[in-house]
Amino acid sequence: MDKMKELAEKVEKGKNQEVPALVQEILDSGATPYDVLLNGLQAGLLIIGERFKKAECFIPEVLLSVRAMKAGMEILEPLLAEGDSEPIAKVVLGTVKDDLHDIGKNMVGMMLEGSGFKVIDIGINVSESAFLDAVMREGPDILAMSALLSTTMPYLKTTIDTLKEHGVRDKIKVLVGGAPVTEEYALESGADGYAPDSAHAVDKAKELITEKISK
Ligand code: B1M
Repeated sequence: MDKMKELAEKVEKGKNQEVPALVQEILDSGATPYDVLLNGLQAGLLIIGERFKKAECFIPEVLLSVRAMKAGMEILEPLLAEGDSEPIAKVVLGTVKDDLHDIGKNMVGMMLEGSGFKVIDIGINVSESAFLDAVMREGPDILAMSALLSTTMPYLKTTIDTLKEHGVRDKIKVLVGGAPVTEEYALESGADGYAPDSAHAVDKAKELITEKISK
């Protein structure tokens, strides 16, 4: 079987102990870390996601897949973050309040780090006031927020409003994303930018930094 397909299948089946060795084998055969992330690990998670949607499996199985994906991401993370030059800019990153999904956020974080950004990941279920505290404490160039549920998307706006109320909104750029979020929704919420996936998040972040510098 094609090794990348085999990896996706191992993630889908939650074989966390077998995933790291296979990731390494695929890397050794010449694949890039990004290719493995997208076409192996993420592909497996998307399969289980589809099955979950059709009620063909349940949350415990999804969690096993998540664990397997994370086992593979541990091998990729240092490779994606390679390079020791000065960071392009500082990013505070988190998933909004009441939202526990962290895989997409982690991918965005890894891709940004791999592209030269310094990323401060403040985790999941981050309230408006915790985002505000992090912005005031860290002084980032960009606040990057992820929302994966239609019920948590409104917290993108309430967080941006909190930043406005405390006079820090204009000091930073705000980048948002997550499966249910659209560009239109992002801009209506008051964000400066939206990206549909981790690769576009890097492009958008670079664009926002250029805008910020030339202001
Ligand atoms: Co949840 N879940 N989940 N879940 N889960 C979804 C999101 C869902 C679509 C499944 C479904 O019903 N089809 C659905 C949401 C429906 C909706 O609101 N529109 C859903 C639901 C309903 C729920 C619960 C409510 C289920 C329940 O309890 N009944 C519950 C809520 C818990 C909570 O958060 N309060 C829940 C729980 C869970 C688990 C804990 C079991 C687990 C999360 C584990 C974890 O993250 N550590 C889980 C998972 C794994 C999923 C699915 C299967 C996969 C999500 C994922 O990681 N995708 C998902 C179904 C699916 O997506 N097919 C589903 C892979 C990841 C790489 O993609 O996160 O989209 P994604 O990130 C992408 C882009 O969105 C983008 O780039 C990433 C990489 O390309 N992106 C950004 C993300 N953040 C960005 C930020 C940016 C830019 C781009 O800029 C800053």
